[in-house]
Amino acid sequence: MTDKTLEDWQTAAAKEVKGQDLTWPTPEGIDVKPLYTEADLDGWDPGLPGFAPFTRGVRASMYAGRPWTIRQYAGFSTAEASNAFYHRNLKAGQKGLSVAFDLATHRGYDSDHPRVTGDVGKAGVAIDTIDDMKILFDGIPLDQMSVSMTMNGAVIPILAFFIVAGEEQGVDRKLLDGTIQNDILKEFMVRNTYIYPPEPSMRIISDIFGYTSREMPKFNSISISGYHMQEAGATQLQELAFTIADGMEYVKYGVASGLDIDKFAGRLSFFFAIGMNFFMEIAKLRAARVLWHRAMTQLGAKDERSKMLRTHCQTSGVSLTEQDPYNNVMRTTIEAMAAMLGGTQSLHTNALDEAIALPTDFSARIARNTQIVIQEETGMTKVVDPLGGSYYIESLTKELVDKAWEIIERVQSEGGMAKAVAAGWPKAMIEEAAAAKAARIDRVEEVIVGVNKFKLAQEDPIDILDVDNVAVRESQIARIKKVKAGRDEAACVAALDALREGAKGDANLLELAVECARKRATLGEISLAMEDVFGRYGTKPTPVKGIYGGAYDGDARWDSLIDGVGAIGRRMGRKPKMFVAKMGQDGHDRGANLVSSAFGDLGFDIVAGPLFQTPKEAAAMAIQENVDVVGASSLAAGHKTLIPELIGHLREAGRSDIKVIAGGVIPAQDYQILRDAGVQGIFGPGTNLVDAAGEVLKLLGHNMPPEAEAAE
Ligand code: MLC
Ligand code: 5AD
Repeated sequence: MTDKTLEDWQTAAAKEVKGQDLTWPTPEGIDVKPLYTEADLDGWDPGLPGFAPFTRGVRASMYAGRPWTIRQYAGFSTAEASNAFYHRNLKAGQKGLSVAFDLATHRGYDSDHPRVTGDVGKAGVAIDTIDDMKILFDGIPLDQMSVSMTMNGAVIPILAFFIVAGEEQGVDRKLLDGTIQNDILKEFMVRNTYIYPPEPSMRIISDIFGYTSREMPKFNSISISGYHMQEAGATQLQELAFTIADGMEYVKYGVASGLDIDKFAGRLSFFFAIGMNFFMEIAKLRAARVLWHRAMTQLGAKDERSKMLRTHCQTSGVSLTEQDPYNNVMRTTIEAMAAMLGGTQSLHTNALDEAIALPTDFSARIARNTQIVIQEETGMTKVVDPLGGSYYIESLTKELVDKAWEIIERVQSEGGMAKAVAAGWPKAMIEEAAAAKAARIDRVEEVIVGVNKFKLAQEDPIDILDVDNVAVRESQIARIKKVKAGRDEAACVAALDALREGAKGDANLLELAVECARKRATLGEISLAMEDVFGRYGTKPTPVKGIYGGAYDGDARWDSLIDGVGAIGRRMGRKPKMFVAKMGQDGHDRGANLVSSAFGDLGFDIVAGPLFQTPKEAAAMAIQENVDVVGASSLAAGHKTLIPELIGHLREAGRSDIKVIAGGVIPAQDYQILRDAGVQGIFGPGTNLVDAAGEVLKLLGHNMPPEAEAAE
């Protein structure tokens, strides 16, 4: 026992660091101190694992009894190619499946739809019909393997295909084990793969709760996701609070639709991102369980299982870099450890090539083995919640609970999350956090090794997966034709009509869609039957102002860029005008929003284009708005198809003077193809926005002073 006091420690530490303030103000607004002691527990008692409020874990034995599920998210190209990939992964130690669908599927389009030529098979697997779904799970017994499906927009046809695929495998619905993401609120906030307006979208969710709670007792009816919020730039606190608030909203809708809370709440599940702030992430998962228990008690749940937050986690994609990509293996290992120390039920670890492409067999092996090594070699699974009782962890947990509850109460006082999402303030809050983070990184206040510190003089390209979307599209179209030719057309039309009618009333949409799937209706047809009634939803981006630029107050290089924009403006007699375009079904708009914000702060006239344009629509908008530059942002691998098409349309219209630059997830291997097509600037992941603005000014004919020395 020491006889030293906290004051003695303070004196000793202050002497060592010559009085420097060692407090770390985190983006969550938490002042992390250099030392935590018993005094910080402040009456906080984390209790015991397996008991309410589950701070220390949802199971008494946790991983000592059964380790978390190694569940790698995957899907690309055709159902055949993805099925073969799943079999290889399961043989090598993966434990559960998690399907990534392509963006055409997400947005309810069949592969033969003219709006999706650049998207088919690219960011995930293309699924058009029940036949595709059956091939996807060929040789995978759906009563034995738990399957997660990340689907939100086209959730009705996908779940219907899954149920009928099980049926045709001879599996009773009651035994289907898995999870459907089915979380539309975060789509409206950050992920953008919605199809219908908010109200009918919320009804779809209640219909799924109703059907699955009755028919599929082992199936998790939703995966309430904060992951994409953190990916979009949210702080961990925002991610935590909005995710719990989303969950509360779904429960309220479920109850309002006539369901008994304890009949469906036990099958609600969660999904969080795990980024690089190690201890904050561990505390976040513990805080999430406490908050959900509190929220569900407030909402009237009686069964303890209804109040138990079970979650999947994925290591953070946005924390990984294109530069010096082997560093990503270390980052992912650290994040995986945070997820397990936080008590996750299931985990995806990202592959080292995450920032540039989908995983190869090689990168997927390392990602998977990161989890297997932790489970098999380290002894870390043997003790339940080994960090329980750490002064720092317990204090952070409590602080996150308190701070998140304040935000949750604000949401509740304003009528719940659906209203907050419609009002737009959670999205704006996240975008402001994203702009502030980008500025911190660009100003090297936050270090990313290999990107803004310890940069390599020369990057060596790594082998990446490239999907030939033309070939995938052709084979999908052939199968759609075959399925349509082989079906009883009248029966199929009748099933689709019944669905359309049901959408007008209050019938259960999933039940009707299951009948459509049995009758071989396609995903596009099922989606369209509902779209006929609900309409298709769209939004316009509203980039935040002043956050990025504000961080550069008084910065000489920033000021010289502003002068440059002014000089071009004087020459042209108007501000230089840039159109930030999002083409294809790629809804990842963090990059586009950041570029709009930063360039807007520099004095550019910004046209922030709507999501989901075709190249033709984007070209028409560029011409109509008479812009000087189009910045095409691509994060879902459509760049090789969509950007050359855009340039083609500009040329055809005699406007090849409009310059086209490309940004986003674009592998170095594709740079030449884009340059040959006429792209005049390419900005990959991790691009410093100030550097990018300098390049664009040069492109517009402005002579910039030599680049200031980058901080090393
Ligand atoms: C677990 N079990 C135990 C135990 N631990 N039994 C005894 N002792 C223990 N220690 C039991 C559980 O009760 C359960 O049974 C069974 O074992 C399985 O355990 P689980 O903990 O429920 O795990 P799992 O089946 O893997 O389910 C985890 C989940 C689920 C509840 C979080 O929803 C899930 O798998 N989610 C994955 C979501 C996902 O992959 N999303 C990808 C998003 S990617 P029982 O009978 O109680 O059920 C994305 C990216 C993009 O979104 O595209 O944007
Ligand atoms: N296969 C594997 N991982 C994927 N991701 C997205 N699509 C796929 C896919 N088809 C991962 C990336 C991304 C996150 C949203 O999901 O890690 O950051």
